[in-house]
Amino acid sequence: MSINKYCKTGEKILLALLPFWTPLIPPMGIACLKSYLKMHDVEVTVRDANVEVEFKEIYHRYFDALKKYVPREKQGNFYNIGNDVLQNHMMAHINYKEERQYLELVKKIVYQTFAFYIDNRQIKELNLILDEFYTHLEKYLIGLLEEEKTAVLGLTVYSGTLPASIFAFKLTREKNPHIMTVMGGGIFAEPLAFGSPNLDLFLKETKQYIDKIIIGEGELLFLKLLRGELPESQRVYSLKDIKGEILDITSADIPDFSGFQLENYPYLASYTSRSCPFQCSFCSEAFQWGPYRKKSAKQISKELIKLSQKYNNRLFLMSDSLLNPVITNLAMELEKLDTPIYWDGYLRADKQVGNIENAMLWRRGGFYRARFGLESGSPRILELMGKKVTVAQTVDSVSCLAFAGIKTTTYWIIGYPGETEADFQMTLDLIEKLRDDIYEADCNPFAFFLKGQVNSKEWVKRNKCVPLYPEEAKDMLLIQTWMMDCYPPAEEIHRRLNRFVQHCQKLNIPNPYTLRDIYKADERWKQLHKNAVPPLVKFMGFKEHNIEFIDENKNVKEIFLARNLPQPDGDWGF
Ligand code: B12
Repeated sequence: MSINKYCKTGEKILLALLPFWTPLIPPMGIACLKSYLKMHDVEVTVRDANVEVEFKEIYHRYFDALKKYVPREKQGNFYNIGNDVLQNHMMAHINYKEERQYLELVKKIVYQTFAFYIDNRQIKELNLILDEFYTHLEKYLIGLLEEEKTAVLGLTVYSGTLPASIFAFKLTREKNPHIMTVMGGGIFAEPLAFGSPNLDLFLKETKQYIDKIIIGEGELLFLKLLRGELPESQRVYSLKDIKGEILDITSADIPDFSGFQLENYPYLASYTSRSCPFQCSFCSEAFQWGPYRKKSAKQISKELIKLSQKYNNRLFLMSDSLLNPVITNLAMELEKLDTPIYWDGYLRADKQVGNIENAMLWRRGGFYRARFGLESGSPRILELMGKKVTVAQTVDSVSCLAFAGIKTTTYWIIGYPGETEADFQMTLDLIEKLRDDIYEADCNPFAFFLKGQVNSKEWVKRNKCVPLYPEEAKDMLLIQTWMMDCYPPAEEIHRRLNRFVQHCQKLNIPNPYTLRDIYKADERWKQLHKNAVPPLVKFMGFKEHNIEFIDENKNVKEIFLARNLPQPDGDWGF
């Protein structure tokens, strides 16, 4: 039975994630909240609408249509940057009052991302797809709220899911005004960070239909809210309201994934730490989570085994901001397992990564894929970013992991403030040098936020910052995008982004988005690296009892053949 203030007998708390957020892992925020609330006798039901076929189909239809219009040479990494268009368009679509202004705004949104002008007929074709989306969403939500006898609706929100979430909150207020609506999630890390004009405007605009907002870590706050232990007259809560008390992650139970359709996600998820010990200028992790904390390797290992057995998957995406502080100890624990667990996560290219023995240990411990924020090949830009990583460390890190067969997914930032053509060329050159050791290369245009990033304050002090869209767009988008008036300008960033993509294509470095592309990328990896980890399809197969690779990590051997690899004496084998 639920022990909380808001539910009468039979009524439920429903926590959901709405479209669009790729169903790669089951929603971790919800799974952590569910598990914590359960420990305290509060039951919740959960839903991830992103696994519904109809939503997936509409998503693809929107992108297929958009792709037809955008000139090929301007498409960049289409499915990544295209999400910006989709989410802004979706938002304007539910909020506009005057059609002409709306069409003008959509034109600007598309131009901003793809540097081309879409025409009214094309916009109207996209609008029909969005109409269909919202019609379907409405049906889905009404069914859901009824089926689950909802008393509290909590949505976990990212930028990509904000339009659908706003629609859902409004609809709930209209159809079931007694339901308490609560919002939390990753969106408060950046565009809606504390103290930003965006948050002020958002709070004002959503007053009628979002009752409570929880910013940042949610476990303690949500429980207290449900128990009626937070001031009722207040609408927005953060850890400041509980004297900065943070969750003791070592005493929290494993995430609870029951209630999600797990067969739809390639990965399970878990975490070893919260927050980040580093302070890269463009990042918001430390603001979002407060002080850094981690679990012991033994605890994590036990938790991964438990999760793997309970939900029958042995491939994990670790949702830590960074794995560096725990990776070696964790690999040592997991190496002891008879049936391996494979894990994927974010890593910094620091000194310990550029060491073959470490890389081999991690590989034997099941480390499957490193998500490397490499950002730039220019020492000057890395310095400006406060990365505290050298280009030589980047090279060593990527090469060592590739040698061990671990997939190296590399992320690059294009157009960091002050990035010159020469800096950008260094990034292209570095990628070329590392071409066979890079599993995947993906890039993002530099994104600036008035609040939330480590450097926000300094950037605002030094540069003129202006809203990207005109004043009348404010009501349609709810969240403003701000631009810094500095070099390189948006058009140049767009040109570089397209050059980046073409460069990687020429070098045959993939950036897979579909399962078919991943299959091809995994094949390439196997051809390039003797120790390559099993391809993703094998894990999907595992769920159907294909256990061919069950202990393949025990057979990983050190053979010094790789091209870019630092030899144990520190010499380079070119
Ligand atoms: C793992 C991860 C990924 C993975 C998996 C994503 C996926 N599809 O599932 C990958 C690498 C693919 C990825 C990609 C991207 N990501 Co990402 N990612 C993360 C990361 C590191 C962990 C997410 C997570 O599981 N966190 C752990 C859970 C427990 O935290 P949480 O969800 O925030 O939930 C807590 C609170 O927010 C709160 N809460 C959450 N929901 C609710 C609901 C209620 C009702 C309440 C009360 C409280 C509450 O309580 C929870 C427990 O404390 C986060 C950063 C981070 N450390 O959180 C970024 C993050 C979510 N990603 C982000 C971004 C921007 C992206 C990309 C758009 C980047 C890009 N341009 O390519 C893509 C989008 C991909 C997509 N469409 O799926 C941003 C989102 C910010 C935003 N504007 O919404 C984040 C926050 C990073 C950041 N600081 O900027 N990402």
